[in-house]
Amino acid sequence: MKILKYQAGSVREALTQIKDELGENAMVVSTRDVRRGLLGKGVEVSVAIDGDDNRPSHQSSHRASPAMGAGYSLGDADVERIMAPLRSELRSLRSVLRASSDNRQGDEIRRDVSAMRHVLEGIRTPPQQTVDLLSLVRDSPVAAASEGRVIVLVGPTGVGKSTTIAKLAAKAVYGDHQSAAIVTLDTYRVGGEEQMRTYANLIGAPLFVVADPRDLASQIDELGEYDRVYIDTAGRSPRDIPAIRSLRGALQGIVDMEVHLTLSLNTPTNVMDANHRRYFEVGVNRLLFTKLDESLDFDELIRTPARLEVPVSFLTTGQAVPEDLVIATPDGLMNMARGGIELRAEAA
Ligand SMILES: Nc1nc2c(ncn2[C@@H]2O[C@H](COP(=O)(O)OP(=O)(O)O)[C@@H](O)[C@H]2O)c(=O)[nH]1
Ligand SMILES: [Mg+2]
Repeated sequence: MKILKYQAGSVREALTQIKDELGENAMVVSTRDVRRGLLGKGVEVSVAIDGDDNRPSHQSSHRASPAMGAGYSLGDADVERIMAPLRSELRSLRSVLRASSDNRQGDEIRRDVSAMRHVLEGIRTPPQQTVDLLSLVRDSPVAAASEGRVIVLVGPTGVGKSTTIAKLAAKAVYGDHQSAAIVTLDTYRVGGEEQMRTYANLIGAPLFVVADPRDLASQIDELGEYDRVYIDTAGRSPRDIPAIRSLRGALQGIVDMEVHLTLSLNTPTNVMDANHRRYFEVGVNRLLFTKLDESLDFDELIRTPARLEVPVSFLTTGQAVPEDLVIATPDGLMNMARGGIELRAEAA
């Protein structure tokens, strides 16, 4: 977005000039009185246009959308700062209109008033979807930092648990300069252990393989020297009740632990909810969304944590370890829910 300033003898003159030069592709953001020459007075109207191009196109059919352009970070104070001069301008235009006996001039002013009202309504009325999401963000903790020492990823098969464990361990070791150990319970799937060993070797974190879930708690006890311990689990369908029960037994008694239910953002909401119902008994206290790069609908980044009353910890945006990992924050989720994500440019 770019701000352009126009000076003229009156707001009406400035608006005419702006319309001539920018067409409909501009949003008035402020007006102020300025001195012109030694004795003259005038106004300066600032308008916002999309993009960086200095030469706005008359032909552009794209209308700037004031509400979207204003951005999520536009607070009440900002809106008020923009609105105040516009309101006073509207008042004075109305009184000029009332006093005017010249019909032609009156029509012009009427058009200006209606154009300004349109701009004000745009600023005042964000799209309904944004209003809904904002109220969810305000009313529920949709994101929360990961603070536990022992981090467990649970969830269905193939969502990216093992890949994400590797990203998290790499972040701890290289990003946060912590010591980290990885524990895997995934001896069920052919190649599960090998995949984790490859990652652990690359990261330089020790890997501990626990074949019997009943041995997990004592294994974790032995890892007290590590700042962080990451536990990878075998993926289970929410219908595999005995396996989930056994996981619950394995995790019982482990202290300073967080259980992150890992779900692909592609997953239909009823399947997300079924997974949450089933894994709830394991002690899920975070959601971790994967595969944002393959997703089209980002509303669920806000709606699902609000609906399940479980905050999001991390997001993953691709297969690359360790790059494609994002820490979830309410603002970040809101921005993604409204505008999607920018994918990392692939190296040439
Ligand atoms: N596109 C995409 N693929 C991912 C992401 N995270 C993991 N994957 C891929 O998903 C597949 C399954 O990942 P894996 O970690 O083995 O899943 P797990 O069965 O839950 O442990 C692998 O091919 C990963 O590279 C992601 O954020 N985006
Ligand atoms: Mg796995």
